[in-house]
Amino acid sequence: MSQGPAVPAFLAEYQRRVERTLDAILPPDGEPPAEVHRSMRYTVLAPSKRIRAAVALLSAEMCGREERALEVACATELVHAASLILDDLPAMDNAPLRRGRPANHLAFGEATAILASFGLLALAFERIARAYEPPLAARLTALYAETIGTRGLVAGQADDLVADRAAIDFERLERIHRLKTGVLFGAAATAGALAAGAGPREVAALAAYAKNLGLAFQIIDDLLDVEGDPARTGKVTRQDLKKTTFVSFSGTAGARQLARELCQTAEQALAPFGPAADRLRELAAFVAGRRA
Ligand code: GRG
Repeated sequence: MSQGPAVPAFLAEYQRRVERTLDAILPPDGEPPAEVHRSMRYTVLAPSKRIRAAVALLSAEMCGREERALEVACATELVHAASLILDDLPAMDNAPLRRGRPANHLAFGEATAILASFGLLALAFERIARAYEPPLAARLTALYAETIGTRGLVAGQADDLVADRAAIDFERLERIHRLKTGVLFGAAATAGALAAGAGPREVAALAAYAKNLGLAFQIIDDLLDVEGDPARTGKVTRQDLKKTTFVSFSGTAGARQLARELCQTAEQALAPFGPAADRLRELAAFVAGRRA
């Protein structure tokens, strides 16, 4: 099987910077409640592509002020990690493996995993509120609250849980995954751009790029569940065989084609930026071809 495109050099550099910062902002292992802090660090600092952080940083870089997005990039990764812990719980997807390690609840127990997830969300909001000046801080706080809540991640997950047991159509499947994955990508781009002082048109273009990229990313995730290598994805594959997925609708070739088309749609939103958006284009190409 093809290895897929190499990780772009800028992404590897962003991964290192984001991981250093996450390590610094997470409470230390030994600080009480030590078990909860260990559990938070366990999932956040496990190997990750840090794609959402990269979307935030690249969106700010478009406006020449990438360093302004470091805090929202990290907050996005904290929210993402919190959602992964919840998603893997027995009451949700009941997944045993995440990021190449036993799921958080298997390593720390369900009660600690739930507390760690809430701890991560609280830390994300605290960092955003402290890092940015008013009124930007309030705007970013509202953006993340909306992204996580019943018009975002929670809505997508709630519908996904019901959809597990029901026959669903393509529109509903797309809506679920726009909510479960697309909105957090969109928030990362919006927040990165706002932090860097972008105007409404730039923000809208970057958000459109990221939402489509996020849906493409999810479709490839479905594909990797069927044909991925657990040693590379860090997850147990074929978990979704009983679920309705993009692959069950379109087949593997069709799902990859759909992801490519969404990446093209994402790239179209970048047209006004010209060559300045080349790294965002490179990221889209990486997502469309990824194998892990
Ligand atoms: C209250 C935060 C919160 C969430 C409640 C549980 C839930 C609602 C939503 C779950 C959302 C979810 C886990 C979507 C899956 C998204 C996805 C494709 C995850 C894999 O992302 P990668 O491949 O992972 O970027 P890495 O490990 O590379 O970061």
